[in-house]
Amino acid sequence: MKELQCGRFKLDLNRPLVMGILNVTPDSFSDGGHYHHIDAALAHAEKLLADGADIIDIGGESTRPGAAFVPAEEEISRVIPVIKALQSLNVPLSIDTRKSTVMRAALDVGVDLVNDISALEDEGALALVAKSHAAICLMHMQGDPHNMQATPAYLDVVAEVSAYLAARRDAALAVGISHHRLLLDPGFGFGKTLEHNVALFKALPDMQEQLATPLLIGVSRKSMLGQITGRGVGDRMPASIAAALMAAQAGSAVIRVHDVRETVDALKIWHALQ
Ligand code: 7PM
Repeated sequence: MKELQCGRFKLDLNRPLVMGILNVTPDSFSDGGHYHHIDAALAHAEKLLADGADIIDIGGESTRPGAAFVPAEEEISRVIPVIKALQSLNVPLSIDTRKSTVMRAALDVGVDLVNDISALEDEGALALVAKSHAAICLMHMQGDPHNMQATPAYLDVVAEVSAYLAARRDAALAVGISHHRLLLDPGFGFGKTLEHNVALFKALPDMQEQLATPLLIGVSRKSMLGQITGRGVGDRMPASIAAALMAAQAGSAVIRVHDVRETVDALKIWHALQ
């Protein structure tokens, strides 16, 4: 029985889990009011849960290519009240951050999973997660969000991303993080051209087998889907669902999505008919 140890929870990995995205960046709510943003986040989280999300991923830093840097204190003041407000929902809570100070604050209020687009490279991050019981997602990124899409370049994108993920996994194991707490993520769109993203996606079954660690896949609404379909970001749900099903078929453990209700239905059909 494959399981992910995830803070307060043990999650069954024998079917793909759906991680619902909860943004608490200022552009995701209108008037910027403090109470309004907590209420709006709570309402959105309740909807994600009712729609069938297995995990809720809370992010307070926009990692859009070219996005401005968010100071740690600002990120903490956005996400910590939301994590506290969501504790009683009894669903695994994930913090999407690269900063060890934000991780510490989130772990102190009982977050169950640390989702780090920089794979615990921040100073002190590995040790911090090691002494918690949280699960950890280690993602590959080439460059930094502000410059990563300028000139992505690889000799062999699949080999390089796999080697990086294996090295970060080994660094996590070396500080005492159990393999049962680990997820790896190729990082679609993070310093990759369409060609790189397609090569990585096609290699998912091989990467899964070679790394022998559960994979988390995030392609929901991403520009690679826009490049293939010609659709704008608000019109990529069908493309996102198609990619989610293919990620499931490739053996992915967790699929990170905006449109939870639709993805959960699609995955139920995939599971029943596969
Ligand atoms: C603007 C553009 C805002 C892009 C947010 C994004 C991933 C992630 C993100 C992923 C993991 C998005 C990204 N993407 N964490 N956080 N894997 N583990 O499109 O692919 O959601 S943020």
